[in-house]
Amino acid sequence: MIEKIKSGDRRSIARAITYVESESLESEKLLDELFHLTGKAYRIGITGPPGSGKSTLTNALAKYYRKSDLKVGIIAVDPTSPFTGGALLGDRVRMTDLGLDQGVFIRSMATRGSLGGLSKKANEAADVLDAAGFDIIILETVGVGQSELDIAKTADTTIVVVVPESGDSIQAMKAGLMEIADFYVVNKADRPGSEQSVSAIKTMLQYRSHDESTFMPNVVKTVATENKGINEVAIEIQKHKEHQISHGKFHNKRISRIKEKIKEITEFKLCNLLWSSNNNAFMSEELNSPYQVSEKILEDFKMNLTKRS
Ligand SMILES: Nc1nc2c(ncn2[C@@H]2O[C@H](COP(=O)(O)OP(=O)(O)OP(=O)(O)O)[C@@H](O)[C@H]2O)c(=O)[nH]1
Ligand SMILES: [Mg+2]
Repeated sequence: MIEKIKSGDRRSIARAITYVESESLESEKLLDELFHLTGKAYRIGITGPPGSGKSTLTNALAKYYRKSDLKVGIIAVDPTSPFTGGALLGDRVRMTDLGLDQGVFIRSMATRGSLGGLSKKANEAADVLDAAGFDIIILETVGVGQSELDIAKTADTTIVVVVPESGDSIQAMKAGLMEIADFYVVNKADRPGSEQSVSAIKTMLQYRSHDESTFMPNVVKTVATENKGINEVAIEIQKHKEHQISHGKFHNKRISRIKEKIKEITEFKLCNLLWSSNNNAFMSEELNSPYQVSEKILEDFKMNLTKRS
């Protein structure tokens, strides 16, 4: 399977991502073996309020990169979460025209019922695509929850997409979206008010703390449905990438992504180990002060560990 993934076999890639989604034992072994093949792809996070045009932009950007023959992997975290409901689904862009292109791989991951660990899974799916030789990986998430923010944040470049409707940029700021942006896209610039949105964001940016090594986020206007402004988006991505590299931040971000990963895996395993011993029985027997019970559980756990070693 590793060999097949390396050679870009689509069925194996799809299967690997399914393993990742189900957190099966195979997935860990697989990801472990794929790890040394990762790190080549450039990861772009695209986030923003529901319906702002993230998928349309992703689509347009993918087509842009395809012109230079770069292979593009897309992971769309599906907005079937309780936050957005189904109201917008009818209006969603299905990236079907790209689906026929062998140089593009699209996978959507559902958020329903699996918000915890979603960022882990989305990043692991990106690892699979990375190992399979995709040059660009776009992670699209609706900017409504922490997990979605985490996904966008771990990308090499994070783009926040807003539309020129009143209050949208302010809402995005409230949702914590503004802090994670490496730059902004005001999409649907064919609608009135796009200039005001651009200046509102620029004004806000002045208050962001920065020093001489900070990449100052730009604001790019697009009409994703008409492919307008896509070049500018790509140029901005490149500018951000070069800035990160020349300031040593590119490498650092990747190192911290791996460290975060180590922490995540260890904590996950530790939790499993902890609750797989007979601590559940402990809890039902002694419903004293939760603080004392917790102390006892930890003591018990440490004792078990020393006994084992
Ligand atoms: N007028 C106009 N409409 C656009 C533009 N970009 C996207 N749309 C439309 O806006 C709607 C939502 O676009 P999507 O790309 O699905 O938005 P999204 O942010 O991916 O939506 P979710 O994933 O559901 O949050 C669709 O009907 C698009 O055709 C644009 O530049 N101008
Ligand atoms: Mg979408």
